[in-house]
Amino acid sequence: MLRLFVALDLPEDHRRRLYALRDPSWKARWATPDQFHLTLRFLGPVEEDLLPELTRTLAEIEAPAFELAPRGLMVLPSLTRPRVLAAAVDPVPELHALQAEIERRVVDLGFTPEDRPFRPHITLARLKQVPTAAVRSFLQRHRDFALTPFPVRAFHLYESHLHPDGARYEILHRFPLQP
Ligand code: 3AM
Repeated sequence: MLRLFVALDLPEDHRRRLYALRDPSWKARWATPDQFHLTLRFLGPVEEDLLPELTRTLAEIEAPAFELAPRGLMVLPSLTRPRVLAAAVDPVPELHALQAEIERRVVDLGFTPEDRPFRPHITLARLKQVPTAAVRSFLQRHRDFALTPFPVRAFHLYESHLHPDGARYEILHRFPLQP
């Protein structure tokens, strides 16, 4: 079984800037620069036999390239239950259209439909025991957080390798978007 997800990759400079937000004093697992991505669809454990059909299906998607601008920080699932600290992105219709198309295609292949609304985010940290007050003050301190837009020219199929000290994400396939 392969643990798979579909996501967008980020440029090096944006990774560095996101990593610079890190507060090492928190009881949290901060993502390292190589772990940053924006998940479009978590697929979960997939039989290796299914991989050719899955990649063929994703390769059929015709969607335009677009620009994405990280802006604002958010906490998931909620500020009263802070589990994940993440960067948000400016809403762009192309991002949501791409996510919807991927969702449609994978459901056609037999994956269970995602029942949660798509909340695009780049995970910065998984919080263990960080008091809400500390999270609030972090969000306040970084309330103007924004990065320059970057071009999204492809989406990717990732394999997630789980390790006790954090996941390693490996890009298995690159699917170009239309220029
Ligand atoms: O992009 P982020 O970090 O939000 O949380 C996992 C990570 O999301 C998510 O898939 C991404 C790559 O691991 N993930 C893990 N298990 C999941 C599940 N059961 C899940 N998303 C939805 N359902």
